[in-house]
Amino acid sequence: MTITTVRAVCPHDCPDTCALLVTVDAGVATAVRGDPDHPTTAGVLCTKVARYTERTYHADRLLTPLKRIGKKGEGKFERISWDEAITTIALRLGAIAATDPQAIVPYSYAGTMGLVQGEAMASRFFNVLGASQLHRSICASAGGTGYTYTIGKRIGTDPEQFQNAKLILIWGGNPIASNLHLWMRVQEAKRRGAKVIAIDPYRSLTAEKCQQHIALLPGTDAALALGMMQVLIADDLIDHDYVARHTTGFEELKVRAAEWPPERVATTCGISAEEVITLAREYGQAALRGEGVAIRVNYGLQRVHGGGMAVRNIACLPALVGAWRNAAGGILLSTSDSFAKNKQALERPDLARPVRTINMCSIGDDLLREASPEFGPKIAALIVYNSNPVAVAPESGKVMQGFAREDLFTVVLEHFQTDTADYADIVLPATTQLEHVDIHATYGHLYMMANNAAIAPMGEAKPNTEFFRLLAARMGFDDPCLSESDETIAASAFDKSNPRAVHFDWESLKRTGWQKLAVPDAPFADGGFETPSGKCEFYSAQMLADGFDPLPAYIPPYESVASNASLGSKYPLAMISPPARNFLNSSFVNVASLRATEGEPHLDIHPEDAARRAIGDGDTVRIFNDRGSFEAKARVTDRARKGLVVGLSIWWKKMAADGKNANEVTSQRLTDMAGGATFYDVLVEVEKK
Ligand SMILES: Nc1nc2c(c(=O)[nH]1)N[C@H]1C(S)=C(S)[C@@H](COP(=O)(O)OP(=O)(O)OC[C@H]3O[C@@H](n4cnc5c(=O)[nH]c(N)nc54)[C@H](O)[C@@H]3O)O[C@H]1N2
Ligand SMILES: Nc1nc2c(c(=O)[nH]1)N[C@H]1C(S)=C(S)[C@@H](COP(=O)(O)OP(=O)(O)OC[C@H]3O[C@@H](n4cnc5c(=O)[nH]c(N)nc54)[C@H](O)[C@@H]3O)O[C@H]1N2
Ligand code: SF4
Ligand SMILES: [Mo]
Repeated sequence: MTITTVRAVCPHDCPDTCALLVTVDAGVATAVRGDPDHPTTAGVLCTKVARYTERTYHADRLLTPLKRIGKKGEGKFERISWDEAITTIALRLGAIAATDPQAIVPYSYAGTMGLVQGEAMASRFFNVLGASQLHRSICASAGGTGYTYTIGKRIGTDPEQFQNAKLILIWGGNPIASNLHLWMRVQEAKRRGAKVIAIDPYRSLTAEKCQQHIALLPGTDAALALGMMQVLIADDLIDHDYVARHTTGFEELKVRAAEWPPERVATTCGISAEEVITLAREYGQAALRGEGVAIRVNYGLQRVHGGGMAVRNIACLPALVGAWRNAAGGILLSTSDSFAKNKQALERPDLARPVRTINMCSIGDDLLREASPEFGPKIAALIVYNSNPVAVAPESGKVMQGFAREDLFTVVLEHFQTDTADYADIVLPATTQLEHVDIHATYGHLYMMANNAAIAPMGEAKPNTEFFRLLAARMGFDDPCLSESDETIAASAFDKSNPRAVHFDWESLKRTGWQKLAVPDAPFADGGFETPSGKCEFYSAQMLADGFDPLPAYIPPYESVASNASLGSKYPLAMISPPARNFLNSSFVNVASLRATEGEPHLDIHPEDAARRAIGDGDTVRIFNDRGSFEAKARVTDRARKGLVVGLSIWWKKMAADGKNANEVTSQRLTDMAGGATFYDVLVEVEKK
């Protein structure tokens, strides 16, 4: 056999969605490179995926179906055939569905971002079955909603424009770790003389490379944005023409912003009034000079009570100063809505019945709930794919208790025996991106992406879609959409009637690997916001109708020393657990070379906070609150501001010395908007072990 190169796509939950070139030698993938011709990938991969063959050919890959023979969580399994697995699952789900199919719950997130191996066939199956719906809110729903109220759609500055900016705010993101290819553009902007400012409670890898770092308290970003508005308005650093033509509610906003003078903001955010004033002035002055003034707002800041409102406030800033006029200005949260996904064809929502929706962030509580008129039936079965909830869902003491229920039937489709797979009744081996076909939209650039299968499935692994096709057939579901091939699904993924995707054609996309959407360079240079008013909404009537303050506001964290004094006296330290550079959520933790680089679970703590607790660098510490505890090795460092501890995540529990991770202490409380997770809204105490 000859050596071939196959065009593929990185499937991971990362905004960069890189174009890959896979070298295949005699049926074996020998190397994975970044496509040098794809403009955003530019031939560069992160440390994780540069070693992709290590993950694909890992000795621990699940290669056959398994059934549990030990206790739940113990990890003892024996091999079974696919036929036995499908028969067992069909019988069990059939029996539950005969009483109430809503007792069956899918649990999935973005293990793969592929539109085919993600929700397409799975959603069709669960819709026909009548299972509960899952609200996939664990990551971005709050910020996405706040942004949408303001700007209309998750559309923003083209990342390929960032190198032309003169001022860049990296707000609640750590792109060196989690958005490498945007960072490459930011670096280029810096080389061309741009100033880059990080707004982050933690001196992340990125913050330390910026010219300025504003280390505010977690969960206070909404107040900082209000303070910026106050200064911009007081100093008249406003693009009055843009505001008049393309925004709503400027007069009301003036009154609201006046409530947030720099001193008040400084106290709320734990920074100086000078920092607020200078930030606002530099921002407004550069924009009014017509320079590219870009905000990269990421999801870090919306994992708190007021996360939706915080993103909403920040999303108002570019319109105030007219930053959208310059293609290198504006704001970028996500590019998701630039893609004309054909959800109807992919997921067939028309097949769904009116059923309840389970929020994936409260799976801990919900697994432990009895049947009731409000809740509906007790959860009797969980089908988990593309996710590792026992490691990633909040308040994992409860999650584990739920998964340990003897009367719960759990199926897990996975590449590896994760913390979650240990609780399964049946574990099924899934193919990886190198072994199946898929098509991708992204949330960090503007290219439609095709993934060709590079190698044959390993062992008896099957694509997620094939599992659902087999199960549907065994359960007697005969809707033709339940037997559609992956290729057919991919070919329907984008809506050609949308002007952005008129040129979409699966056959040619497969050959080229990537194709840019037809979008303008500067999306809102002349307005055109897809809000109810067609304008950027400083005042949002929709928010009022939905029960929110219609104007930018500050919603304090649930758990902070300032917002909850009694909790704060018991647990005085705020804890955040943002992504580690060498892991992708909990994926890659089991790749030895990457785990070796991260070392072991750490907790960064400020020298003063450490001294007060007699904690020395390298000590093992216990981090705890009323929900639980976990252990980590202390790093005494002023990277963490005073009053804050940072545990980079997400470790597999079974690979930590104490069998636990940061989610022992995180909370199931939800964000202001769209039921999002509040992973970074947590108070803890830390003690030397
Ligand atoms: N290497 C790597 N890359 C990843 C991931 C990963 O796990 N590892 N995860 C992927 C996923 S799922 C996502 S959603 C994306 C985006 O992931 P995000 O969750 O947006 O993560 P980061 O870009 O790491 O940025 C988070 C930053 O926000 C900061 N932060 C925490 N709380 C606050 C706050 O209240 N205010 C402000 N201003 N900052 C705060 C943290 O200190 C951290 O530096 O990254 C993706 N890329
Ligand atoms: N403490 C704390 N917790 C967090 C976060 C945090 O910052 N701090 N971040 C949160 C965020 S932003 C997110 S997005 C979630 C992420 O949570 P998840 O989406 O659960 O992400 P992963 O932990 O990467 O788990 C994905 C799993 O899917 C599997 N997988 C990959 N591809 C396939 C496939 O094709 N088929 C099948 N069947 N399986 C596949 C992988 O092997 C992996 O085990 O975690 C959240 N949890
Ligand atoms: S994880 Fe992100 S940066 Fe790494 S290869 Fe995948 S898309 Fe690119
Ligand atoms: Mo995420």
